[in-house]
This record gives sequence, C-alpha cells and structure tokens, in this order.
Amino acid sequence: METTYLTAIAQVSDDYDSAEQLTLLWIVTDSSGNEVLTGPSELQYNLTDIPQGLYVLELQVTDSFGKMSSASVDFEVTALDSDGDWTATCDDTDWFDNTISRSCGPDVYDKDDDNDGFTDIKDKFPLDACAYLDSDDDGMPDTVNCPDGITTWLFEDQDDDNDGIPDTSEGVSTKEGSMISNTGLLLVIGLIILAIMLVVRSRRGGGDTEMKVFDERLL
Ligand SMILES: [Ca+2]
Ligand SMILES: [Ca+2]
Ligand SMILES: [Ca+2]
Ligand SMILES: [Ca+2]
Repeated sequence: METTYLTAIAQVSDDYDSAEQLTLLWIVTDSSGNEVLTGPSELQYNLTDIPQGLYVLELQVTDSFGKMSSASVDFEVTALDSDGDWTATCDDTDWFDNTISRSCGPDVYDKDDDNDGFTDIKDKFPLDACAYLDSDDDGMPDTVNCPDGITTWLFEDQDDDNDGIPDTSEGVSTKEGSMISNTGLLLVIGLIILAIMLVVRSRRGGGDTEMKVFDERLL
C-alpha cells in the first residue's frame, strides 16, 4: 500500500548551548498514551508506517546542564485518498458516492483512484487522471488529456507501438502505401486484362485469316 511521509522539523535555541550541543528526543504516543515511536536526536524526523489513528508527537530538548524543555503537536493518520473523493457523500459501506455515481474513498477501497473514469485495473496510470493507456509499456502514455484544473508530468508517447516510426508519419505512410499498393494492383490487373484482350483479338484475327485462305481454296 502506498504511504506518504510525515516530516517533522524543529527549530531549537538555548541561552548557553548551540543548537548542535542540545540533545533532542522525538516521541510519538497514541490516543491511549502508549509510546509507539521514538525519533533520532536530529532537527528533522520522518515518520512512516504509522497505523491509522490519533497521535501526539512530542519533542524533548535537553541542554548540557541537563535542563529539559518540550513541545508537542497532535496529528491524525488516515488512509491515503489520492483523488480526494472521500467526502461526506461517500458511503463507507459500499464506497460509492451516489451524488456523482462513482466509486470513492481511500485508495484501498476506491476502484478509480484518479477519478478519470478508468478503473485502476484498466488504468496504466492509476494515479494520474491525464492518461490511462500505454500500448508499448514504455512508461509514456499513448495520449495525454488532462481534465480541467489537473496537470501532469507525463509526456505523450510519439511512437505508441515503439516501431521507430513516429505516430504521425506512420498513419500517413500506411495510408499512402495502401493507396500506392492498390493503384499498382489495379494497373497490374488492367495490364493483364489488356493482355488477355490482345491475345483474344490476336487469336480471333488469326482465325479470320485462316478462314479466308480456306475459302479461297474452295473457290
Ligand atoms: Ca479516492
Ligand atoms: Ca483511473
Ligand atoms: Ca489514469
Ligand atoms: Ca508508450
């Protein structure tokens, strides 16, 4: 399951010690007051892999004289909802929003995590509403078409089947090639028909000549 980091950054100061001389301790406690995590003695702390729930993040700072000070902040961990459709109208019994007739809720339940109309199992870019198809599986979508207000880092593939011929040239050349091929075929057929006619005419002409000779003998 995809998760996002929670980054805590502290600013500390002391009237005697420099910030580097202070000892920091990050402590995360759950809603029952149980300590679930502790962080390093650094000004930045990245929290990951925390189950859903309410927590308190506390920072304890101790100076070189052993004097300690602390500050804390509450935070809540919820399931990731990439497209933000886990709203009040999203029914959490079937994870469907009847007001927009779409699947909704956190990614783990939402069948279309980017709300582009293509379900996750059919969407090569399930978290990008601007694309869904990638025929040659090279990471670049066949088409990029963003809904209003949505942007993307994706670039449209200029060669959807990866055969080395750009899509634009490929479409024209295929049609032209087909027309030339058809024209050539018609010419060949025309020549064959003309050749057959000539043969027939020649045979008919030869027949007439023989008949004339035959008739002269009879006379
Ligand atoms: Ca969602
Ligand atoms: Ca989708
Ligand atoms: Ca998509
Ligand atoms: Ca592609």
